[in-house]
Amino acid sequence: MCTTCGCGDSELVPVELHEKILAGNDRAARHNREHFLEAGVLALNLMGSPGAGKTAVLEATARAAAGKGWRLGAVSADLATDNDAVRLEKAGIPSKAITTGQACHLDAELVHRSLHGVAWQKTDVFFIENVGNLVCPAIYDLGQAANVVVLSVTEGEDKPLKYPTMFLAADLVLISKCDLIPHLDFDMASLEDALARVMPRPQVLKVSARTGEGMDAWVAWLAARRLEHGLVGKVAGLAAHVHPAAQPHGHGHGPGGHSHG
Ligand SMILES: Nc1nc2c(ncn2[C@@H]2O[C@H](COP(=O)(O)OP(=O)(O)OP(=O)(O)O)[C@@H](O)[C@H]2O)c(=O)[nH]1
Ligand SMILES: [Zn+2]
Ligand SMILES: [Zn+2]
Ligand SMILES: [Zn+2]
Ligand SMILES: [Zn+2]
Repeated sequence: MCTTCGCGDSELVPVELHEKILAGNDRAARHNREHFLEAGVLALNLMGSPGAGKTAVLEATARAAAGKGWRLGAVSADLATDNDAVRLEKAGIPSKAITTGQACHLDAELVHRSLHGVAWQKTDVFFIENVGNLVCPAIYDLGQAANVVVLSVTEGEDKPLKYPTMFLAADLVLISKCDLIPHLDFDMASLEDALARVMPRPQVLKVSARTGEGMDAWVAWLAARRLEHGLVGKVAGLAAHVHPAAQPHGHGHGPGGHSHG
């Protein structure tokens, strides 16, 4: 059970306290967003159920985007292990684990702290793999440019209707493990209908990390987001992040600001 957000249980965490936590998180998220934009980094918050295939999608992304010349990087959240970060490193994506302990979601401050241990400024696309959880990660802004939800074909077509908060926040849904469809009683039209009902602007891609299906379209989507956010042609790593002294800055670095590296 999550001790900070209580996963929406207002008896566990009173509503006023939760609102205060979210306001503090929004401040930290704005700060992260400045870091990413100044450094020319496209940051993505990758969410989904435990085992949906988030890490597998990233491993496949390293293969599919090889021709792009992008430098990829990631932080990967897990309650107890660094398994995903190890897998991503093996796949050629420099990565760091964020071990969240009891917390079932990432928050912006956790992400900020983790940036000190990874060369995120020298990346073009930076993935934040959230804790496997289809509920509360959606309500914590991390400073990302976009939210991507991985939903596998084995989870059931009704999941967007049962967990609307997650899909309301999604800029893109990757329907994963599509190679398994021939072996399942799975109704793609029904899932697409559920997504269309919940997502404000439904954007959906069908992928398989196993076969590579749909990965080119996913890489093209990433390229379009880099263009949209004005990141194409920006040389990542040049903009050292310095906090103006007048600006209140709450994460305890020395006077005059700090830079990450
Ligand atoms: N058939 C098939 N299996 C897949 C695919 N992607 C992932 N899997 C399997 O699904 C399981 C979970 O994949 P992960 O990539 O670890 O999922 P995850 O969402 O990162 O899991 P957590 O980080 O633990 O929440 C593994 O056994 C993978 O081999 C796919 O495209 N096709
Ligand atoms: Zn900072
Ligand atoms: Zn994972
Ligand atoms: Zn939580
Ligand atoms: Zn800092």
